[in-house]
Amino acid sequence: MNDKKVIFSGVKPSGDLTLGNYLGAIKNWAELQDEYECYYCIVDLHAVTVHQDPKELRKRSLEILAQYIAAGINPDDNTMFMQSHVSAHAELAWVLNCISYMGQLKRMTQFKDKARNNEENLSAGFFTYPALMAADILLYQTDLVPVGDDQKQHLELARDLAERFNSKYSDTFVVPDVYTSKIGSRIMGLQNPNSKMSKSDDNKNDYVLIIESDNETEKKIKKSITDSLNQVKFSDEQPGIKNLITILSKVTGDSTQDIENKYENAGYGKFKSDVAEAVNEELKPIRQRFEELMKNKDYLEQVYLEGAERAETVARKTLRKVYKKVGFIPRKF
Ligand code: AQP
Repeated sequence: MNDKKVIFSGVKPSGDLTLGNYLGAIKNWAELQDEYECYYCIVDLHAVTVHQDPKELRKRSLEILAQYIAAGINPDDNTMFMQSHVSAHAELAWVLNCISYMGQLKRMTQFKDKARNNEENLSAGFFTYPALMAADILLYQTDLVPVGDDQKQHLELARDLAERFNSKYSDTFVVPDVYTSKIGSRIMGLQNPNSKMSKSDDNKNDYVLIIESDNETEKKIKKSITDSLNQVKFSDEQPGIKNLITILSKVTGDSTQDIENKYENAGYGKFKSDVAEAVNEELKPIRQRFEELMKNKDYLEQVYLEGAERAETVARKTLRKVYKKVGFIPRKF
């Protein structure tokens, strides 16, 4: 019997994947895959909480799967699938919506940030998406959820909902723990180092994409906003430089202190150029493998179809339990 602990995590295909997505999440997933039983999902239901061009969404969802594999996640040992292929996600989300409090959802920082400017036009799906995220996680009796720092609050909600359901009915869900890496759990924007790097940012110079040319990456890093202090210090007073040190540290494995020492007498030009080189070095094999994978769509289809089949079996088992506990008349699934 497989007694490995379970990991679930996912990425929203709402844009092309950034260095933030990679360093905050996917790189960690690849590192954890041998130790855990892993479910890595492309959370397309989350993406449509804001409007997506249908053609683009389909294309991007496949590309993201290819990027998971290219980043080293082995499809033979891990379950990778499209969220919309396993309908238990939407079904459990409904039940969890019904035990979620409006007050708690309104306190979610991501909702508050978006609602500040245009609450009237936000979709109800965007408001309740943390309950869907909880469903994603709880369906697989997940022990650990590796995410970036920005998702910690939603994970806390998933834990609350698991505990609430367990105490209202009886023990049903494993209460999951969050996993964030010490360094790189919040990569900031290159143009605005005071807010996180996001794939749907309007300014393309604010983010590095996993899949872009070395040249583009180099240009963006060289153009990144720093300061006039001209010292490579890991300090809150220098958010741009701090962010570049974080990126370099996560990519090379060198400590922030070692990086400070190495660049003590170097100018920002040399430092930025080394950061760009290290990032390109890290992404090079992923970019190459991605190109190869995208030429083999049949293989990608096989991975996501088999993944959905495996996920479905586990997810249905949990959903059956939940439906029974809330009092629905059982049926054959
Ligand atoms: N800047 C970041 N630094 C570290 N981790 C990050 N993640 C996202 N941005 C950073 C982590 O990547 C995983 C997938 O995120 P997501 O795509 O599901 O949603 P998100 O957090 O909303 O990512 P974006 O890029 O900011 O998307 P948009 O712009 O569409 O909202 C998560 O583990 C996340 O923490």
